[in-house]
Amino acid sequence: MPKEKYKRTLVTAALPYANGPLHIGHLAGAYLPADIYVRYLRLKGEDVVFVCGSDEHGAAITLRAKKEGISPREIIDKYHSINQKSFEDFGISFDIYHRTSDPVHIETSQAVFKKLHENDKFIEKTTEQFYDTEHNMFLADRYVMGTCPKCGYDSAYGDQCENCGTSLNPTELINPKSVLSNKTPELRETTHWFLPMNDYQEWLEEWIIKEKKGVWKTNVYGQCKGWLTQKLQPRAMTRDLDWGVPVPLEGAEGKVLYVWLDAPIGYISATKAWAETHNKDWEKYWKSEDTRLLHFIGKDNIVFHAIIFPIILKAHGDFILPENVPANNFLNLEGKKISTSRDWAVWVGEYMNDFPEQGDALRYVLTAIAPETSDSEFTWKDFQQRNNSELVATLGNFVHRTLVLTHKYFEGKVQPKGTMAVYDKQVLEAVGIQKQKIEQAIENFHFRDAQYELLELARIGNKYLADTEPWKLIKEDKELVGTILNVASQLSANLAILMRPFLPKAAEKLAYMLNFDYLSTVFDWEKVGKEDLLTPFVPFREAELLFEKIEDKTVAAQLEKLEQKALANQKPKEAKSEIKFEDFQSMDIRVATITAAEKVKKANKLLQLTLQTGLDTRTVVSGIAAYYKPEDIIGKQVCVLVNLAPRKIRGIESQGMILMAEDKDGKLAFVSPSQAVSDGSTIA
Ligand code: B3M
Ligand code: ZN
Repeated sequence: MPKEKYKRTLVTAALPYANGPLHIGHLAGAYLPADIYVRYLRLKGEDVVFVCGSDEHGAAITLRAKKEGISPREIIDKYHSINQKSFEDFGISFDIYHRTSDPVHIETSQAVFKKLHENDKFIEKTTEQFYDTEHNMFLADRYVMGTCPKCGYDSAYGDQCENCGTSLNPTELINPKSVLSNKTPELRETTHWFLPMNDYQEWLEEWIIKEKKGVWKTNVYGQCKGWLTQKLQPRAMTRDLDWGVPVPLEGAEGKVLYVWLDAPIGYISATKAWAETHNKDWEKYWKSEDTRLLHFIGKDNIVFHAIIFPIILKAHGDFILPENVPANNFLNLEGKKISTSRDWAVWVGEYMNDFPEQGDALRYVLTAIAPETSDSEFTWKDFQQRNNSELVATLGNFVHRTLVLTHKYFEGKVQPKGTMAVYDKQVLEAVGIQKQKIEQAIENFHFRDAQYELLELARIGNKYLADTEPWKLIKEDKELVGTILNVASQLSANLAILMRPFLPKAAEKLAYMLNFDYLSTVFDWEKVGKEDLLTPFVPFREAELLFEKIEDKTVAAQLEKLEQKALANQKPKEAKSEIKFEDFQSMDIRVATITAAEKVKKANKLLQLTLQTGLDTRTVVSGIAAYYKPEDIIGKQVCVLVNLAPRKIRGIESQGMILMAEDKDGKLAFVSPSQAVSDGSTIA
């Protein structure tokens, strides 16, 4: 359906699990692009509702509760309010932040299940599922971990591999382990309700392959196509768990809805709850073909939103389907994957504590580096650089100069336009051109490009002031300076509107300083580039800086904090199984001195070492080049396993192995005697 046919838009952003705090990866993946999109539609006066909330069911919650030693209820209450506050402080403008433990949701999701059941949309099947005999429970989804059969990632969950995005059944994992007992689970029979996804294969092919090619982003379309090529399989929609939405059928005690069935229905529940308090009709947003439904998500949620949930909606029959599913890839941090368990993250709450006035700076940078087409990376250095050179020195600087010069020469009052030169007109025309570029980019979910075009307008403004040099002209032609500053001020006012989806706080501050915030229509997108936004002789308010510079020491402190916390959170490697004393005794470990060291050619990790072992002189090849320079280790005493069978490494025979301490990140350090001993001393 062409866009013009839509009368309203419902935007959803993935419901974060209420099992931990939010980090910048969440923001960049789903919430910030959705927020920009929604703010843009609101500015255009469109009917738009933006719903989100906490996902409070599933093993993600119960496992976290176990880890923190509190009940699942306490976990969801804790993180629901923490996350709600983080979103609010950061300025994600949901119309409602609901939660899936709410009675409205229990009722709504049970009603959907019931209708599907009554209309024979499920198949009841008895199958074998993993069971942990130590903990006496079936192991659903995240209760099992193992190696992903698709990409080989060794920490894939039973329901999904976070590395490649594949959605899995626990029984597909290679080397499955119960996360409770760390033992290999056994298979036991249990009965569940399955969604025969295979029955929808053809329908999905029609809908996605035919209608969505070239419409959905290539990463989304590509994943769906991969799924369809592999052929869809029936998938269980219920689980044996004591936490979740109870299956609303007799004889189904102890069974709950699969979290990926209940969670997306959470979007419907949230819309209902919002409509209730706003005197609106929720059904229009879910049942009317002139509603555009958009799901903003991260790449690991694609299959659930583009395949499974649409099947549910279709099978149910009353609901519309998503028009688009804009999904982003992942954001890395300082060269590594963001990790909650290892505390390798920039937490939204902490950021807002450390930078209470600089929420917009983070919005800006996360949009500038948004992982729209591939994974991208946040570094504090880049954050500082973009903030200082783009926000402060380009956008902030332009409007500041305009305000300050108007204060200096005209008591802060906008002057009327005099005769307009070609250049002046060109600059004002650029507003309309940039507006169009921004619109086009936003409507195609290219938020990076959209924001770039916004900055481009500030660059044009800066160049205009630098070229016209009003500070020199003032002595000769005050009226002309009045015109130049009028143009620059109009440009600033237009920027305030164009900025608003991206940088809402700065936009308001700018409108306030320009003193056009009293107009109720001030933030009207359609006015951009069309008419004068500022009335001559209305005085500006005092000029303040729009953005603050970020100092080197601030960045250094953030980096230090990150490293410290990551260190404190290092988990030791899993314990190895027991061995006999004889096993240990069979290893001949000796102290040796390194007498020569050189790099192994064409192998950047390897050093070739010559060792004096007390028994003989021998050669050992060791993978330590990243941590030690050859010249620094000559004369150093190390411990060597001398009775290890020799092996050839890069054509060199390595006669033993040097003992190294290795941390979680793979960093290596020699294990050396605490004081000099003679070479050949034995270790026992
Ligand atoms: N809670 C998964 C996640 O946080 C999930 C999204 C639900 S959206 C309906 O990745
Ligand atoms: Zn994988």
